[in-house]
Amino acid sequence: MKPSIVLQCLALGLLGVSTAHAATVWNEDLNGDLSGNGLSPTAIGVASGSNVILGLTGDFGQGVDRDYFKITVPNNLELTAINLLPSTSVSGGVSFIGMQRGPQLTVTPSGGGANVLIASGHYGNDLIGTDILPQIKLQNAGKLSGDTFSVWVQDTGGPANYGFDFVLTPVATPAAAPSVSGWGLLLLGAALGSMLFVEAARSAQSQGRAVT
Ligand SMILES: [Ca+2]
Repeated sequence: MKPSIVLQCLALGLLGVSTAHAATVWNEDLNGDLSGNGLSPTAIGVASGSNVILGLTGDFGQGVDRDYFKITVPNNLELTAINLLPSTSVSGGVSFIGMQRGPQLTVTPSGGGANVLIASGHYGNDLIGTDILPQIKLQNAGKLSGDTFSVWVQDTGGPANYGFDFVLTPVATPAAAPSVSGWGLLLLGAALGSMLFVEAARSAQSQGRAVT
């Protein structure tokens, strides 16, 4: 392959990569601690593709640091995966993640009112590298699209780092019906008119035969 063609291929490849969204949308080290109040979660902007959220929960000796954040998924996108990233480090056993539809997480820290959760479950280091959404998603979840979703992360043990990749993918839309132009409609009308005329003539002819 000529060098110029190789360069063109590389350029196209780079273009392809640049159009895919892969971003760290919140890093507590850089952006600050996420809200500790479920009624006022931190709003995090997300987009189609990969949305990485890095944080630290647990008890550092001053009480449990719970983290609450919310993401808004537009109608044309759907939350299809929550990948547990290698930056996760659960110190003892498991950490907890829950999700509620809407701009608030109203469940009490002890679990009061948990029936409103649409996802709920625990994860440990053994799940790093996997999509945990299928196992935490509850039956009442519905389609994770066109709404705001509030997320609650906590570990009641020692400090626990977590890294999640919230993956948003385009919603499949039904194929649009083929459009018919004005000329197309005229031709269709003319064809239908011809068919009706021929049918009427045939009918009249057969009736004439029947009479005679
Ligand atoms: Ca935190």
